[in-house]
Amino acid sequence: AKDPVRVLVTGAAGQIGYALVPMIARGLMLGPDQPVILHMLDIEPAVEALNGVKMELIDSALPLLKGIVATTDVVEACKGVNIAIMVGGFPRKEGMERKDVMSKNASIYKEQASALEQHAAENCKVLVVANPANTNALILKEFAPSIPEKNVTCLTRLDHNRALGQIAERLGVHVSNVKNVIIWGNHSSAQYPDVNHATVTTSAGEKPVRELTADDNWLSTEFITTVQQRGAAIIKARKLSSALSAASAACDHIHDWVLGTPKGTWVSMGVYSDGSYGIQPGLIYSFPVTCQNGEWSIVQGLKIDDFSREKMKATEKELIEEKELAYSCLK
Ligand code: NAX
Repeated sequence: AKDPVRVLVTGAAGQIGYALVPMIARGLMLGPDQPVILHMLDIEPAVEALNGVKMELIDSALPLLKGIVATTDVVEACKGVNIAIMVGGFPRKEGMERKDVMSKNASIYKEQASALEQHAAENCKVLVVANPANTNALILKEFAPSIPEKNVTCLTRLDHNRALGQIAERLGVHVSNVKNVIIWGNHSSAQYPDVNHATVTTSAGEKPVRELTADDNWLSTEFITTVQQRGAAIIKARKLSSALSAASAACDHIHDWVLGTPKGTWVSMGVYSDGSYGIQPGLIYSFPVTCQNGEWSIVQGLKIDDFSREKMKATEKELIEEKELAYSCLK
């Protein structure tokens, strides 16, 4: 039998945490033969709720779940973890300035970076979900210099999956036949969902999405805004933000990173920019990536038209501003 993998979920008593921990403990993230030990971190006000989640995990009698650490102590939470999924953060409340939210989260991610750096297992893979996800990930990377930059990522897979879903609905095909959309840039409404390289598997082989949609206008307008605004639409409908789809996307992100992407398929991940596609190095920017042997690499050589270039630059600009704001908060 395999040794258990230690998976940290921060903010585990929250909405996404509640949807995510059972997915991990049932093998949806790391595979049906991979035992796990769950580390769950939350803060003092949520300690009872956290304990409730632990009780429910025990009550689920899960064969793959070999242990549970539920704590408010960052050091205990980070000890020996192989995978860290950072969902905990300070939410934007009514009347709060962007700067205030940024400031709170920058200091949380600075502190948790140090704990991970000192106590996580070697080669720990980190996924930041909490918003502002790209910039929180960047702060984490900066304040955990001994964690390789390749190991710090943020979640844009939800946006990616939303884009696949919208195309499948529009074309009346199953979502599993749609692939290779791209989310460029920031996980915010300034992201750029790009379909120029996306394809659909049909009985006649793989066809570009652009060839199958007579309505090109939809692809350059409503499709983009629907994906960008989907989070807000869910809040409006549910009176709560996306949780099950976010948890599902976090599972997909780690699953593909660790176990690999299928041949000919890429996914979107927020990763440390190396300057590919002219994007400023040193930002956590969402790119198309393939994964093999536990490592991602940015898909190279895609043709970028002027429309795309402009949108990729706009989301880059927002990330540069967020980075400056976060740094000014930490001074
Ligand atoms: P909740 O408010 O339900 O849960 C957040 C949890 O984090 C709470 O239990 C809170 O006590 C805990 N927490 C706060 N500070 C903490 C700290 N310093 N250490 C550990 N835990 C801490 O929010 P939820 O709906 O679960 O969303 C979590 C985060 O995901 C938010 O920042 C949200 O904006 C972000 N999202 C990111 C998405 C993405 O695609 N990247 C999509 C979904 C979601 O909006």
